[in-house]
Amino acid sequence: MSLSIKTVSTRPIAGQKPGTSGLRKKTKVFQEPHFLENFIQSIWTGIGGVAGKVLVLGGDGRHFNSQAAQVVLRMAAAGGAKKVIVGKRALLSTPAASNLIRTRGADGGIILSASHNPGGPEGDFGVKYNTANGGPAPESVTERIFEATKTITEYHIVDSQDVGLRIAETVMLGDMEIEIVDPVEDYAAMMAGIFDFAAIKALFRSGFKMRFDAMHAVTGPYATVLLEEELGAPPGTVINAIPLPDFGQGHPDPNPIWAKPLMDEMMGDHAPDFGAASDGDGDRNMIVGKGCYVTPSDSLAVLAANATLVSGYSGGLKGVARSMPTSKAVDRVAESLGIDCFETPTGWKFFGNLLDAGRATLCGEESAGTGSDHVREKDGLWAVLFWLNVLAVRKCSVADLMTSHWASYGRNYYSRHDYEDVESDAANGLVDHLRGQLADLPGKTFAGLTVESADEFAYDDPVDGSRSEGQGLRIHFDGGARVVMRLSGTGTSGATLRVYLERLETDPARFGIDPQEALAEVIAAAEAIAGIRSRTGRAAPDVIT
Ligand code: VG1
Ligand code: CO
Repeated sequence: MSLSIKTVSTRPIAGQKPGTSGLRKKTKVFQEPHFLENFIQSIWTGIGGVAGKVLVLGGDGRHFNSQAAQVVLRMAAAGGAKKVIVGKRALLSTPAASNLIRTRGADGGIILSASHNPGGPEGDFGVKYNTANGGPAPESVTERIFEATKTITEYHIVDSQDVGLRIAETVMLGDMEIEIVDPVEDYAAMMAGIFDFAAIKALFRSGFKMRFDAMHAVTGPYATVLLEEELGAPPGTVINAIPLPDFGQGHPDPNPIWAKPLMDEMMGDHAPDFGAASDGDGDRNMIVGKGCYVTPSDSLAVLAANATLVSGYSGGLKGVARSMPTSKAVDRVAESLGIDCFETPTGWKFFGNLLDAGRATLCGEESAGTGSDHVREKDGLWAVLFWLNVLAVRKCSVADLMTSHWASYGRNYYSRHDYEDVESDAANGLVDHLRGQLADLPGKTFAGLTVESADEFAYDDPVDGSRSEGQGLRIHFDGGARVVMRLSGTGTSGATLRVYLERLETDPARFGIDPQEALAEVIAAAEAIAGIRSRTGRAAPDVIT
């Protein structure tokens, strides 16, 4: 049955440049006439047309997810796509979508999500395009998509009713096949192939208590199946498990600020042994033990150090990679394992080539993203299962594991200070001013710390030779402390300044200090160099992680 294809005249809409992770805007902006359609048509143009292609489609369930999915299906059909594999109710976590693209040999995928940004009619919406390796489109592709948004004159969409997406079945939309799949099944099977489920089951049987906060986002169904149904954790282990269009009015960003109820429970007298949370689209993770928060940078280092205890990585790691602002804790593990440690710009798309080329097995970012070569995205539940598997083998508490890790490698005290919704001119002025000073900083002393070197990070991809410039300003001090500053590429209003602070401590007597205190000099030096308070007009950061 062919359907009639409507050709709709349109004009370029400004501001459709994909950022760190896809295009993110206020939901209301995405709902404006032609906004979504223009961007989807530009994706088709950027990938050389969608005709004959197989795509994966899903999203994190936020407001406008279902409507947007219907638009993508109609536009894929109009463009002559062969098939779309879509998660039931248009749900798929980002790592599950990555897995489906890879296992089904799809040409690419569209993920409807603004990830850790709040959702709802007043919140944010987003669209990400992933390529055939299952990973976020590299800059060469997002550039082509952006170019297309600047010259678009029309888009094509079939005239049809909505496609029912509530039952796992295969239906046709005109000549295009739509396979509706259970969003959890394939992902859960993949996890069972990587981790020792019997060991984790035994851990739960022994009385080990856990709390997983799905934050009313997409991991609820995944965590319920994996932790409660397959691994035998008691019912109630997973909380806020039903994905809601506005995430229950929460902010689905798993960090001590936005996952405060979980933090409070974990720091309380009756804390479970282990706590974890994930973000809107399921690619981030927060790990917290009884009375012991684990920074994402430390988590990456711990997983690297203990990887061979897990069957999926028993053969050892080919290498590790971290984003530039992520702490150097994993570097020290890599050094002792004798493997490469790559430093990439912020954003998961930069890990894809290293993973594809077999040069890195584990990757991570300070923003609560950890992952491996099992998919081409960061993966929240995977990280949680990895921790459970390590704890099941080592039979110790999270706090004990951290203490022994720091005893072997030292402790990289680390914090990120975010100044949100800063006036764009002020934020750009701060960065421009700092950039102008970089060459003169070495040798100067600020708050007792002497600058050893200062530069703007640029990345030369060791696999395809591509170069990415302007990836953050970094200042190294004598003794190994460091400050990094960059502007966020995922925000939707004003500018967000991120200030990353780090200092290595090797004296075991000083491993128990509050991170803000341990970093006091570095924080003061950052302020003295960049004049953050006066330039942003803020007395303090909005979010400290
Ligand atoms: C932030 C994080 C970055 C992460 C990106 C996408 O980007 O810093 O590490 O890859 O979000 O994560 P930015 O440009 O705002 O600093 V997700 O889970 O929101 O897709
Ligand atoms: Co995310």
